[in-house]
Amino acid sequence: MFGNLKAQPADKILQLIGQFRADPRSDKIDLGVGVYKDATGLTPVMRAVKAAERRLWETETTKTYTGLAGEPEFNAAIAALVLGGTITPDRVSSVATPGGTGACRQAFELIRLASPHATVWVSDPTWPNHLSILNYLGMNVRTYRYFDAETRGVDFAAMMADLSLIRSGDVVLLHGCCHNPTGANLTLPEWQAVADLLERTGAVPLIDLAYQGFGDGLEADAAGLRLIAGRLPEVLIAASCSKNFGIYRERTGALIGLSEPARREVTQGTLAFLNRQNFSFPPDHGARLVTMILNDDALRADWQAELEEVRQGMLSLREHLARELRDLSGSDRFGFIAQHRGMFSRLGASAEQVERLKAEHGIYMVGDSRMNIAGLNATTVPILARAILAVGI
Ligand code: PLP
Ligand code: TYF
Repeated sequence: MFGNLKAQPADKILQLIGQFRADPRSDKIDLGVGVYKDATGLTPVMRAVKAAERRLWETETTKTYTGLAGEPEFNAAIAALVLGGTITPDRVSSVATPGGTGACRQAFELIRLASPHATVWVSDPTWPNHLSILNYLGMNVRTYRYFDAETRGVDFAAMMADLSLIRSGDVVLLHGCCHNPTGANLTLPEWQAVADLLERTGAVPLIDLAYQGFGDGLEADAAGLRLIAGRLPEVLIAASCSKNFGIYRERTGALIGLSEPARREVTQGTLAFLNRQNFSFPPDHGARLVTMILNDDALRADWQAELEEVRQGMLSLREHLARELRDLSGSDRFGFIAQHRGMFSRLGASAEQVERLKAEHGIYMVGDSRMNIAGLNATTVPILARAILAVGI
């Protein structure tokens, strides 16, 4: 049997981690994988997470199984964080999942179960795992244009032109905020226009929210999602707690389904059923920490304060880099770096230029010229700026 297995293509983002580690240069700079790092290059455990873990260690009395959907308190807390109380509970189904990836996977499985022939529309480009999992599941996938290579913003006219082909029952995958890999995001009026289109066509949105709190703030980052949720009868949301709680390896996320109230019970039952088919019970440790933090005023305030420091830090790095590039190049063509939001910006460089950054300057970014802004600090920003110009970007 094992003789039938073929080598599988590696994940290019994860591959970069190994390449970076193997590079002996002491002044190398890692702008690869999407993990937050502070100015010293560390990915810290957040203060509120540490405090919740201590409290959990003292008070936890059993590690018996949770439910198939995870703990109801977690599902309620995460739905409130994402939806902000805008949606009545009789429309909301939710299950805990192993991270945001697990939520995406379960969402795709639900789509396949409900409408095996539906087409899932994804942005060009999108997070590579979206395509990888959709293809693995044998689903119909089409792309819509998204990134404007010239302005490095969203080509909204092209996006809407492509989405004019969507049909009732199709699914449109949207990044809730902090688009990965480009950093370019929809404005609120553009979300409005997407909602109009979805309403008119009867297509279903699947919103991947992996960076709430990393862009313009916890509420602003969910504004487009809430607008969609308030207008459309059916919505899928894949939420991740990996980044905004810094609990990457705990595998914490949720798949939320919004339906008409009459369909809620069956939707909730189906989400639980799909969990059972894949892994029975979702991981609980991270979900419990998130619940404790969100439901405790002091822990929540401290978490929000630290998340805000993280967000502001990334914004300052963006402004610093854009300023440095403006001063060095004497042009405004890098202004998009300060306009983008979240951890990532796509520079719009060629594969060859990305390769030169690595070979000649020890600067590692993903091959499509996606850089992780959080990999920078005040010392490395000017170094990166000079390298960008030196390779002719
Ligand atoms: N969706 C997007 C767009 C992401 O960038 C990520 C990665 O961080 C995820 C989903 C899922 O993350 P995780 O499975 O670590 O929660
Ligand atoms: O895009 C990123 O860098 C993050 C982390 O298979 C990630 O989303 C990267 C690759 C992967 C899972 C997570």
